[in-house]
Amino acid sequence: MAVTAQTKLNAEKLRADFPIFDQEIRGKQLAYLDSAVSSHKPRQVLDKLRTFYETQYANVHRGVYTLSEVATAEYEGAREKVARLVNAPEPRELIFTHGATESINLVAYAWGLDNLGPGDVVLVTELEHHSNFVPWQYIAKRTGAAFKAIPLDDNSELQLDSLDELARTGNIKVVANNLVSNALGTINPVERLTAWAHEQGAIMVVDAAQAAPHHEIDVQQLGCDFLAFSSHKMCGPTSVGALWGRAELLESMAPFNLGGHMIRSVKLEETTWGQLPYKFEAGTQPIAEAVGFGAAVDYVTDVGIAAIEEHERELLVYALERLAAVPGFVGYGPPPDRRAGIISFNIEGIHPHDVAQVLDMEGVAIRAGHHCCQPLMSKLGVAATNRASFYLYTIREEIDRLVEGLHKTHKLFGP
Ligand code: 7TS
Repeated sequence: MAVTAQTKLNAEKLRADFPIFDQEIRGKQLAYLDSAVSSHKPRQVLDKLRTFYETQYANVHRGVYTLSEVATAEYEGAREKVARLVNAPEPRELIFTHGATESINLVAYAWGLDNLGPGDVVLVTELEHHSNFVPWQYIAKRTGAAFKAIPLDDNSELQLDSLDELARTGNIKVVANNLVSNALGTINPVERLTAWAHEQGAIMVVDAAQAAPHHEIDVQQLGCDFLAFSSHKMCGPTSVGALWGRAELLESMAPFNLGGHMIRSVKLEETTWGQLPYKFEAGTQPIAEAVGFGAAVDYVTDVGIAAIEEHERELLVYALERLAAVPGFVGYGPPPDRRAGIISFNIEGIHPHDVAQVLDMEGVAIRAGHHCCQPLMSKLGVAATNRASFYLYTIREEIDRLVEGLHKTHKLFGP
């Protein structure tokens, strides 16, 4: 991937691109600290969606008429942009899906059902989002494979010294891990895990839903076999995402969804499959959403992913310092140098939903819950946490308002 010098981003200035911040919530400016769940959308992406629908829209790969050709060029252009974002060797290895969840299900079903069986082991981690846990647990059960998880140590870090013991429990066939944890922000050692997975003869599946918006990704450097991510967490529309996979693996796999557009020929006796990527894109795709995803990739790459990561790290250091002074603050997660802009925490003796509700009255939006990471919550010994998460439009003032809101919460509910 080309290394370009990044200028520091100006979040105050970028914020003006996001119309959502023009309104007040409960009579206050919105302090949006929930970008890990979904990000807001800049005018550049919204304008592209409007222009596409108003002047370029038709179904793709269907018509010989000009408008369909224009729409197809836009859709395939978006594929090239998304493929380039992760340094995919070829755009045909980039499948448009409805999001990271569907991307992982595609691999679990289409690869897993034909390649797993008794004696095999599917290995996830205790730090996974349910999207990279439940599909594997289900397919392991259906195929008779064992389902195991790399445990976390007392600091909630992957316990890599357990790998040898896990390898003795059967044939490791799949290792599935997130590159960035949505609950703790941990940047996981995926390159190392990939090398180990390949030594075992396993495929490596990377959930990059939280990584792609905030962290530079190069699938060739990571060495992984599949990588899944969503558009809506990186300034793009909902209902579209991507799966990158190695061409030889994708070619060897059966399709996941079946129907129109994914076939080569259909006869009563037999149907044969189309080429990549169409084999995995049955039916009418989220066409405008994919085009909007391409515009979002343009937007975040213009800002610079490295600059976004640096901005979030500065906010993280600032926030952790200020939060430490809040009475009863208990933080979870690794040190800032191995962490994206995500802070999971509890305030001793106060339920996270109460915390989030008081903050909402102050116009501060955070997430409270298990973050679709129940195995992690069990490990932490809590039912839920609060989570504040940042993005390229996050400013220090929002963190100040979070801190003030927490002081207020403590006064209201604290011991
Ligand atoms: N993997 C990770 C690491 C995620 O954070 C999410 C969504 C997904 C997969 C699923 O992505 P989707 O776009 O298919 O829904 N993360 C969150 C979250 O942090 N809180 O709610 C959803």
